[in-house]
Amino acid sequence: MTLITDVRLRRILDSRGNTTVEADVATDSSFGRAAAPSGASTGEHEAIELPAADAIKRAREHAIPRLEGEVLAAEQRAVDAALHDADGTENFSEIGANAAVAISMAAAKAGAGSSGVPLYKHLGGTFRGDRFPTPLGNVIGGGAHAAEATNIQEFLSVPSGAPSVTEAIFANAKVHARIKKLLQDEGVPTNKGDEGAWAPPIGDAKAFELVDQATAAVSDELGFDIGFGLDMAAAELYDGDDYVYDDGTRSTAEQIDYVAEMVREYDLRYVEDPLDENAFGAWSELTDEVGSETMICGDDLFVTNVGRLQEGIEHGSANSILIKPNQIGTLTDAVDAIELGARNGIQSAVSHRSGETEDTTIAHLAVGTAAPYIKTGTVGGERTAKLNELMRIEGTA
Ligand code: 2PG
Ligand code: MG
Repeated sequence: MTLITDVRLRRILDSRGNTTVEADVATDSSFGRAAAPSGASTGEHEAIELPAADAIKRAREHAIPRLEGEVLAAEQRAVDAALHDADGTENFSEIGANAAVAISMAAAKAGAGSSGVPLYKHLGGTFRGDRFPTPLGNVIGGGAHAAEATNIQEFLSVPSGAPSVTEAIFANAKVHARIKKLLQDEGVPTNKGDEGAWAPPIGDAKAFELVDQATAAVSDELGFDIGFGLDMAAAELYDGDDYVYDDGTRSTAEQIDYVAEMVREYDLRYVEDPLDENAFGAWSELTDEVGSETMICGDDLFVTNVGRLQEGIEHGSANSILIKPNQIGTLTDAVDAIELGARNGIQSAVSHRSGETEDTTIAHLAVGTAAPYIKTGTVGGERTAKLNELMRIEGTA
């Protein structure tokens, strides 16, 4: 077990060309490097992302002195407690959740190195790491991730029947390719959104049809079940009274009916953020209605926060939680949310952000915590970095 000897922070680019924070953490015998991702459809209750230069300045001043020579890299809870102490707020508004999460993840890598184990084992413990997540692959999208495209933010391929994570990842790429072909056949432009999903100028109804057709065709070709799901990012559609779509508005009751109807019509496997981020009661109504048929997943609703998850558990608001370490600021907080969920029958989907880097920590987090799902795109270097890492882990586990 070795002490953290050196923490360095720098600005790097993310996949949208924005500036983000990268951290290097060293011990005498190991090294870890990680970078913070960044959202576009951020939840209003997320931990605070500061401009990268400010976050770096403040973390250098407040956090690094509490880490260098003070904390063992392998003791993730101690590292993350030092970050919370350095910040002193509920939401990392002092040092920035972007600085915090980059340091937390880099320290985990240095900790794994100093313990001589792969990161997924370091995060999950010795007996974890034999269960692999199903990858949710974004194949068509719009919302806050692309202009002039679908209102629903993400249509996600769900290769539920794949015999391995490797086959599942290849299946999602095939669905993505098949959709390109279907769009081209109809003369629709094949623009891409922030996560590499197709962002064609079509309505949601058309997207449902195309994704249904593409997943069915690839499922037939590969011989295993592939369905699909959605991230509706409904807080982005909600104007305080209604859910606003290009072709009209829906009241909360109508939105619930619409989602339930789509779940049944398309046998949806997964629906993320179907309702506004503060509507715990409406979420409970929807989960009562279709929660036994599909996953109702809280992203902006829970923001990886155990307090909000606890509220959702009490209300029966969802049966799944999206886990984004940068929404809450540390790996410890993210793992606590996964574990609270697991104890209460809430399935975790570990997730990327729309603005990403080549960092692969979430692949290890998903495997290490035996999360049933991971959402990390389908194509594009910052997405395939995680997908390829999952395949490497599967090959060696
Ligand atoms: C989401 C994410 C990732 P963003 O809403 O789930 O797909 O998007 O990072 O923009 O919040
Ligand atoms: Mg989401």
